[in-house]
Amino acid sequence: MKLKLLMAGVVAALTTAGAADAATELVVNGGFTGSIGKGATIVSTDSATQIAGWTVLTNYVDWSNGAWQSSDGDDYSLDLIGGFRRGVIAQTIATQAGRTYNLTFDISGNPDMYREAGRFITVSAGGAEIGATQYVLSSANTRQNMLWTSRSMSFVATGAFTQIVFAGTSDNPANCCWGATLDNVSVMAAVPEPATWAMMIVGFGAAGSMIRTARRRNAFAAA
Ligand SMILES: [Ca+2]
Ligand SMILES: [Ca+2]
Repeated sequence: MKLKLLMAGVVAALTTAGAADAATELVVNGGFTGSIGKGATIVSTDSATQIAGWTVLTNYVDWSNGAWQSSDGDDYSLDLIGGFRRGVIAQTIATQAGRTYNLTFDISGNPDMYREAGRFITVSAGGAEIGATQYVLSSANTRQNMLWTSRSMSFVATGAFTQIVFAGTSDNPANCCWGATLDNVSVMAAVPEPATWAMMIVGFGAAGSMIRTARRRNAFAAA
């Protein structure tokens, strides 16, 4: 009986710890907040300090403070085709090798040229592509009504740190100039599946049963 209570306690503690850990946001400044002029868009180059937490790896991104509607309400977001070039932006986060992570973000498109409908974001984690997604604009997309939608992807970390990378493209052959917009980036460790916990509980049960059997054998031996 004591053993059962102990095991139940262990499982409860592990479940709580797993859930709390999984609820930790791993991305710094996933909303691209900063301190640029209200209503302005600036072209961000490769300065690691310009957009806190992020590094523009290749070319440029357009960084907006209220030039169009953000998805998370802070007014800030990115157009991944900055200036006239496809932009690539990255952040390195702390991870545990072998653990699964859920990555989510919101996507829309710079509405100034909605007829170029296809806007794309390719996402990589730890050097491997984990997904490519398209946003299709229509005449309903405006700066005031961006019609943001959410995307989710997942990856299994291979080391203590994982670089997540967002690369923007469009269907404009010149790769100019109105890209997919990005906001509200989040990465959290996945909560272990119920099946995993069930396996662990079965494992604990088996261990407990083995201990009880061993105790009985010892008791017989002692007698
Ligand atoms: Ca934002
Ligand atoms: Ca742009």
